[in-house]
Amino acid sequence: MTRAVLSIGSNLGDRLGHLRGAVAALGDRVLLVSGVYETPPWGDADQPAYLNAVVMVADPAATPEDWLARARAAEAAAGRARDPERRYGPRTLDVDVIAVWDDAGQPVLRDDPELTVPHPRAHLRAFVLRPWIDVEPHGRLPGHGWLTDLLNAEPLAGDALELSPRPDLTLESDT
Ligand code: A4P
Ligand code: MG
Repeated sequence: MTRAVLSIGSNLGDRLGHLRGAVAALGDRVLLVSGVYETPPWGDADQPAYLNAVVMVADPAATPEDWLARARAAEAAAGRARDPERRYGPRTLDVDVIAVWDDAGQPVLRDDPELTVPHPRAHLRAFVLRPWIDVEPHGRLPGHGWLTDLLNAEPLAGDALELSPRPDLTLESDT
């Protein structure tokens, strides 16, 4: 399994620092990093705004489970604490595996509660699809179609207007 799109988000503490830490931990597996977007909270409105971005990663040896394990490790390094009462609540760092492609470039489809790919809510989230377009303008979300079509249709088109690009923030930790 060679390629994956990961979504990273933070709305607690040093938000930019948490995102930078996640990118740094992925090391030379990182192919491309999107811009940073300030986004209103989705799913649970009573929490601070998020910073969101998307990372395109590749590793000739990685299985889909390896990407999930790396996501979990990055969350743990950011001191992520889970509140079982608040599934969509605030967090120092959330790293979700959005989609994975195999050696032949075919999307991996998996419907397992431990790891569902493509991510079952990605098509509902402008804060995932808009940064993804930064790194893959002609990308497709497997099972749902072109990223641009998804973002141009309601309700995501309205949501996309509420994302604020933050060109003043970059995720390269050495800048
Ligand atoms: N899991 C299954 N499939 C996947 C996958 N593709 N990627 C399992 C990651 N994890 C996956 O995840 C819960 C379980 O999902 C894990 O056991 C994992 O094996 P979690 O990270 O423990 O819990 P969570 O993050 O609270 O749940 P989830 O479903 O990832 O939350 P969401 O849906 O990501 O919501 N608003 C804005 N603007 N920006 C955000 O980034 N994020 C959330 C979190 C809510 N609102 C947001 C944002
Ligand atoms: Mg998550």
